[in-house]
Parts: sequence; C-alpha cells; structure tokens
Amino acid sequence: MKRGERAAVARAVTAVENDYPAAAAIVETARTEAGHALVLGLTGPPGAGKSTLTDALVREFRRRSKLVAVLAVDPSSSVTGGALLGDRIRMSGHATDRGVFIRSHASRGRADGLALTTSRVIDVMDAAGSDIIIVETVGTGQSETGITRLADTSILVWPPGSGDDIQAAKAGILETVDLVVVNKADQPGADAAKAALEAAVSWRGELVPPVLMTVATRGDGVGELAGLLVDGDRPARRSPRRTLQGLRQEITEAALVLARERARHHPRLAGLADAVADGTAGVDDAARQLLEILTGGDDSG
Ligand SMILES: Nc1nc2c(ncn2[C@@H]2O[C@H](COP(=O)(O)OP(=O)(O)OP(=O)(O)O)[C@@H](O)[C@H]2O)c(=O)[nH]1
Ligand SMILES: [Mg+2]
Repeated sequence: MKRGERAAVARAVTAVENDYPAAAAIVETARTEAGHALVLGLTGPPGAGKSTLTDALVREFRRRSKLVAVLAVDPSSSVTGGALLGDRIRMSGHATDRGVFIRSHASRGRADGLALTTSRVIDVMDAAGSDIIIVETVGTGQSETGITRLADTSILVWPPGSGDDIQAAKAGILETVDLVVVNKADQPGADAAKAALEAAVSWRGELVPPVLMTVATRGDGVGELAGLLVDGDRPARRSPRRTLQGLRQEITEAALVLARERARHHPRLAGLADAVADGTAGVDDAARQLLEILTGGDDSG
C-alpha cells in the first residue's frame, strides 16, 4: 500500500470499507503515512456536473504529472448506485492510466453524507502516494458540509437555472466552501447564477470564495481552475486536513504519556501483574482491563 501498488491499495480500501480484521492495522499505518496529498472536495446538487468536472480536472492534473486518486461517495447505501458512479468516471479513458486511482463507495447513511470510512479511505489513498485526492459528494444543505472538514479545499459545483436553491445553500455549504464553480456555463442563465452566487457569499468578507465558470464537457475554464487549486495561493486559513493530521499525532502522543503515567501509579497495577504471573490472566487481557479502568475514569481501584 505504501509503495502505491494498485492491487494492494484496492485491497486496503476494501478492507477498510468493510471493517475486515486487517482494517485497524491498515488505518493505523495509513494515518502515520498520510499527510502529503492535497484533498479536494467537490460537492453540489445532483447533475451539476461534478463527475464530468472531476474527469476534466484529472486530465489537467495528469498533464502536470500529478498522481491522482478519485473517491466518488454515493449518498445512498445501494451497491449498484456506488458502482454506477464509479463507472461513469471510469468510462472516460483514465482506466488504463496507472497514475489515476478511482474508487466509489457508499456513505452508509451518515447524515453529513460522509462516512467515517471516507476519511479512512482518504488516508489510505494519501499513504499510497497520491498527490491529489478528489472526493465527490452530492448535496448543498446544512447537513452536507462535512466535506469542508475533510478536504483541504472544498469546491461547490453549481448549474445555471437553479437560483431559488441558492437560498438553501446559503445556510449550509456557502458558509464554508473555499471555491464556487458555475458549471454548464454553455447553458442559459450562467451569468445570472454567477452573480447570484457572488451575492450570496459577499458577506464572508476576507474569506469570500472566488466564483469561476466552467464547461466541464469541453474542458473550458478547467485549466484555470486546476491552476488555482495546485499552483495558486492556498486559502488563507490553515488546511483542515493538515490540522487534523497534526492533532491526531499530538493526541496519540499525549495519550501515550498520560496512559503510561496513570498506569504506573494505578492501585490495580500490582494485582493485575500478580494475576498475569499466576497465569489467571493474559497480558493482553490485563492490559485491556487496566485501560478500560483508566479511560472509564474509574480511579477507585
Ligand atoms: N451542457 C453541459 N452539460 C454538462 C456539463 N457538465 C456536465 N454536463 C452533463 O450533465 C450531466 C450530469 O453530469 P455529471 O457529471 O454526471 O453530474 P454529477 O453532478 O456528477 O451528477 P450526480 O453525481 O448524479 O449528482 C451529464 O449528462 C453531463 O454530460 C457542461 O459543462 N455543459
Ligand atoms: Mg457524479
């Protein structure tokens, strides 16, 4: 997986998605190795052109010799739905490109449309050496903003002619998104949609996201978008992904110190050590018991 061998990465993702026994070790390794990739989150209403834009972006990133992974998150839990999402991207000719890794998976009913497994799969793709990971999710409402927490840069893809829905998005994704793309700019109402979206985010002051126009089917505007994403200045705020990575590491280290400290002075330690010596308890078992006491906050001994 760490060497980016496709079959191994695919197996690792499957293991993590299905919570196979190997998953815990894979997740642990992936977490330790992850942190290099730029994670892009694409979200927006159904049919806005997210998959088409993803496909066009992949082409742009490949021209820049980036290793790309795509994760299409299916909001339904249906297996066929997930497979279809993947097929839609796979059909477009990246299938034989060794520099592109494509997966789709179901979000298994999580309210924010992003399962815990999504973040784990991102870690696996990151650990496998991806330079850029594109995550596609459907949705614009308040409950759909999970992507902005998972991604370094989140992008809202919007089609012309759905002006009324902008009000709904205003209370959700438009509060946090880093970039807005009016796709299908070849269709009527694109300029009006751009203006409406610009108005809807204008209150964000210094953090107003740029609003771009693309025609994903033709690749128009996609080079500019790709350039902004990888070459341009990073958003002013710290990358949430990197922050999360740093936090995890800090917590792991702090927890280790804390556990060692507490265990050393715990009144139950001697008793458990005796039980292990007697053979009435296994080391694993005794350790788990003590950990349960420590994490349960039960210091009574
Ligand atoms: N005219 C035009 N059609 C487009 C453009 N981009 C995408 N489409 C078409 O719009 C339809 C939906 O595109 P998708 O990329 O599947 O949209 P999506 O947002 O991924 O859809 P879901 O994943 O189902 O939510 C397809 O028929 C595309 O060919 C565009 O820029 N212009
Ligand atoms: Mg799609």
